[in-house]
Amino acid sequence: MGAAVENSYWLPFTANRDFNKRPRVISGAKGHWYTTTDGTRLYDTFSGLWTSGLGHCHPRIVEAVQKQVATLDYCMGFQVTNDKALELAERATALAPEGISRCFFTNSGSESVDTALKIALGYHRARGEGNRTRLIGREKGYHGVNFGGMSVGGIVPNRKVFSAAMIPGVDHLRHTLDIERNAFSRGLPEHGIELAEDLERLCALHDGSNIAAVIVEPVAGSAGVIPPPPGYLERLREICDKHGILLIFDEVITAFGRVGHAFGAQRFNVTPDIITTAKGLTNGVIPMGAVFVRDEIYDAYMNGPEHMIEIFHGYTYSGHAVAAAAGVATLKVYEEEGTFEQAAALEQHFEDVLHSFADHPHVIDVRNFGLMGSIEMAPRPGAPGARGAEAHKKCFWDENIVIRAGMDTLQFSPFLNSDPDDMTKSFESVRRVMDTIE
Ligand code: PXG
Repeated sequence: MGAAVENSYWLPFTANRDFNKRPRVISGAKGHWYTTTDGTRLYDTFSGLWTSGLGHCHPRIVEAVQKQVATLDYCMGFQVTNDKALELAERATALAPEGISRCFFTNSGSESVDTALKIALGYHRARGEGNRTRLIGREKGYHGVNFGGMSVGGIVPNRKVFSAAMIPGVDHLRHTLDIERNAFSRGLPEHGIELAEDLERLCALHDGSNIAAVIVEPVAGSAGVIPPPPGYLERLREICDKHGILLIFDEVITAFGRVGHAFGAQRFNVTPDIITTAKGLTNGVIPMGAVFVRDEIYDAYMNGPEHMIEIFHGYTYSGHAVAAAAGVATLKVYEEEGTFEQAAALEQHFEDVLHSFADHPHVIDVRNFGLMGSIEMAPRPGAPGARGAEAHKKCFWDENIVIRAGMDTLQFSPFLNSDPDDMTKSFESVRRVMDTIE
């Protein structure tokens, strides 16, 4: 029997000992607000964790989940499937860029990324180019925490301890964050398109014919919101085409309205070969992810004997009926409420309130794109991350708002259907907190 401890739950990505001194525990939510166990209401500035753009406990999604769980909870997803998974695949691919009409279901962003990398390797092999095994990620990229995604990812603390266990044959493009030249850019930063040429450099080094895929977030999220320089994604697309490399957009954050369109690919008018998603697919209500692939990729797998499995990959919960029902309801609400248009209409106000922090003494950069935003503070000398951690706690306890802090960068992911006044008020709270931070 385990010994009694103050908290048996080992929290992910959390300073557990610090957390346990004064646990921040949420027990309810409705719309744009959380409720804590002691009954305090908190405004959520982060839409869950980039997940819940429609707000929490949306009645249409709640109803769909309740109905589904009482109708068909689960059926095996191999060799049979359920009606909701089929419906969701149809609805989701209908939103995707031209030429993408298949999707593979997973349970999270991390699984979507590892699935995408495997699909890319198998695609080349199926076409007789099994030599294409090298994968290219980017510094500061976040592609989840499984071995593939961690290896192509570029968040140093997430990699450090597992350094010896990285999958082989991975290289990284340099990141595009350049505060010196681009600080306080509104939207896309002016400088840095030349960084796309890193891909040519890696093609020259390894020979492009050995590279399977390049994976990037169209706008880097976890690293603190890093929008691409104009023309950068287009240039990656060109170089990939030139060398026969698959381009993967990791849209776990940017898909489903976060940048005012169904997919970031559409906002940037650059069509990748594979798109990974999760989060907004179900509004965060039930864990689920989806990997969208160009038709040629799916078709390349459909050779071989027809009775044989084409890809030896899948999860017990791929296409889970209740998750799929949540997804179907979510996509319906996006359409019926005009959510992506609502998000686009909020961008300017969001940008204005965010950039009003440019004059704050600790602030060294403000970045935004779509409804993704960050305020970067200079680290306190000798204590990197301390200002961010303090801001997070003070926002929670003193101002009743939930924000996200990645080291000293405060991140914001407002609801796609935010009330602009609430948005303004939440940033007034952030300012009051920042004024108290040394
Ligand atoms: N890719 C991207 C681009 C993500 O943002 C994942 C993959 C992994 O998804 P799962 O569902 O396996 O967590 C993510 C997840 C942050 C933060 O602070 C963002 C994520 C996770 C944790 C923290 O911005 N995104």
